[in-house]
Amino acid sequence: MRLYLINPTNPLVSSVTAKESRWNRYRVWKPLSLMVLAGLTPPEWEVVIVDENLVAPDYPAMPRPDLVGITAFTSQAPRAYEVATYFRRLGVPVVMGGINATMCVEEVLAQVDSVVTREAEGIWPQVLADARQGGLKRQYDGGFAKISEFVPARHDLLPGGYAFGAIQTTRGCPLNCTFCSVTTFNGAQYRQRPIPDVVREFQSIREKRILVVDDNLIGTRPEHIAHAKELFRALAQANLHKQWIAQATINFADDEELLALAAKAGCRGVFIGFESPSPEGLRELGKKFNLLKGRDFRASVRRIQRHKILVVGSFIIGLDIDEPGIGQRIAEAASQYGVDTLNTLFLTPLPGTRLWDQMKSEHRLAFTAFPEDWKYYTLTFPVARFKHLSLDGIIQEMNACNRDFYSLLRLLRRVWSSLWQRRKPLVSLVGNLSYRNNSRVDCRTYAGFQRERRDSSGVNPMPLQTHA
Ligand code: B12
Ligand code: SF4
Repeated sequence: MRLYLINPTNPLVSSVTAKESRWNRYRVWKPLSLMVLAGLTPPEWEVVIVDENLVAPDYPAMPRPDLVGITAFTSQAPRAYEVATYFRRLGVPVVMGGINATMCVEEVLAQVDSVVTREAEGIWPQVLADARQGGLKRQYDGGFAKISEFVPARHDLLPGGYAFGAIQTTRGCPLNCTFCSVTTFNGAQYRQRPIPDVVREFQSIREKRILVVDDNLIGTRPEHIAHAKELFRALAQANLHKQWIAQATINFADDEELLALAAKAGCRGVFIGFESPSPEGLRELGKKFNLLKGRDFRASVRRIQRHKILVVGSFIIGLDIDEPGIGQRIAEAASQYGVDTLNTLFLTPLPGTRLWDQMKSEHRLAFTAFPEDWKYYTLTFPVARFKHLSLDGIIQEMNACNRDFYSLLRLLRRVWSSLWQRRKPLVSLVGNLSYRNNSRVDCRTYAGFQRERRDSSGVNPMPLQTHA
């Protein structure tokens, strides 16, 4: 029995257009969901993982599979449906799972033979057994996996060519920020995998650099942090010579022992969602953790950096409180906090989030020709109606933000301060140049996007603006 597990591409995502920037090698990430599914698949199935982000596959030249499994973020949905249609025409049954299948069940059911919602651990062997007998059901629900059901991912199945390996050590988040899908998708309960399993899986990854995909590596409670410290101790003791990057809340900075252990275990970078430069913005997004009284972001960032861990700061543009000038304000805040690189995204209502419900009920979804328009839901296109910013206005803000933060002067200052603090000036330089280059690519992409919208909607793109 031959099973293809496919990660569809989104041609609008810059990582696919590798020609645009040679640094994009560092932006093509392994599809861990499919590697985990492969780990859950019994040995009688021959599994092939196809990552369309790495190489464009020639499906007609490939042997006919008995079953196709497709994963997709919502932004990948249009391509996922194309791939599904291709294989269904050949008479091959197609199953789709992952975040988009979970959040848009009805839409996905119209495109494939079978949909698996939520996590696959508890249900995938059953789906495969049904497929073998030609009795696939239309819908399965995996629920939230128990810790005992977690399996190591098949790291052996993907070819080389990725700069980073990938691993997951925890799932779930109780914080339920308005724009984020994680609490609905993976549950509010924070689940941490057993430490020996994680260490063994780290050992099985061939890449020297690894992305830890957890949404918040350290959790929210003292017992989560104690577990994270144990994990870091075990990783350091195993002496793996791996370097890894992860996502965490700013609370990561609050515990010197945690930081020292993380660095010893190989942590070299952390992605932190600051989201908004103002407390009103944080309240609007429900990002309560960043609101702790007396939090000094600059000091927090500096504490992390002292352990030679780079900080990528993420912000969101387009909140209801954001007015013209917000782009510059974000660039200034990020510079003031001292982050090494800045990643600014458009506020995007993704299905299944609180923000989606709110914007939908207020008729503020601006791109609704679904499924085609899902391709714009990458957080790098303005797809909603913003309170104080028009479509042109918000794009100008984004460009101003990137121009300011990645100006040559600021960039050199950051690299110099990294050198002065004996951190990683070369990594800082490469990271900054990569972001600078991509923001230029984005500028051109926005210009094309604006032109396209103007052409398709008549004369001007202003209808997106909701207030005078
Ligand atoms: C790592 C990650 C990335 C990596 C992607 C690596 C990759 N190629 O997969 C990178 C950094 C590239 C990335 C990019 C983006 N991401 Co992202 N990402 C994540 C993150 C943090 C973890 C995903 C992961 O690897 N999980 C581990 C695996 C094991 O779990 P899983 O994917 O859920 O798979 C399980 C089940 O879903 C199920 N399953 C999955 N697929 C399938 C398929 C079948 C057939 C079956 C049966 C089951 C099944 O089985 C698995 C085991 O239980 C999630 C957050 C999250 N908690 O999901 C966000 C998340 C998926 N990303 C999100 C977003 C918005 C994006 C971007 C659009 C925007 C951005 N800039 O972040 C881009 C997408 C670009 C594009 N290609 O269009 C949103 C998606 C929301 C949505 N409705 O689509 C999420 C949920 C984060 C959030 N805060 O809301 N992301
Ligand atoms: S943004 Fe981060 S903290 Fe907020 S709900 Fe999502 S994963 Fe949790």
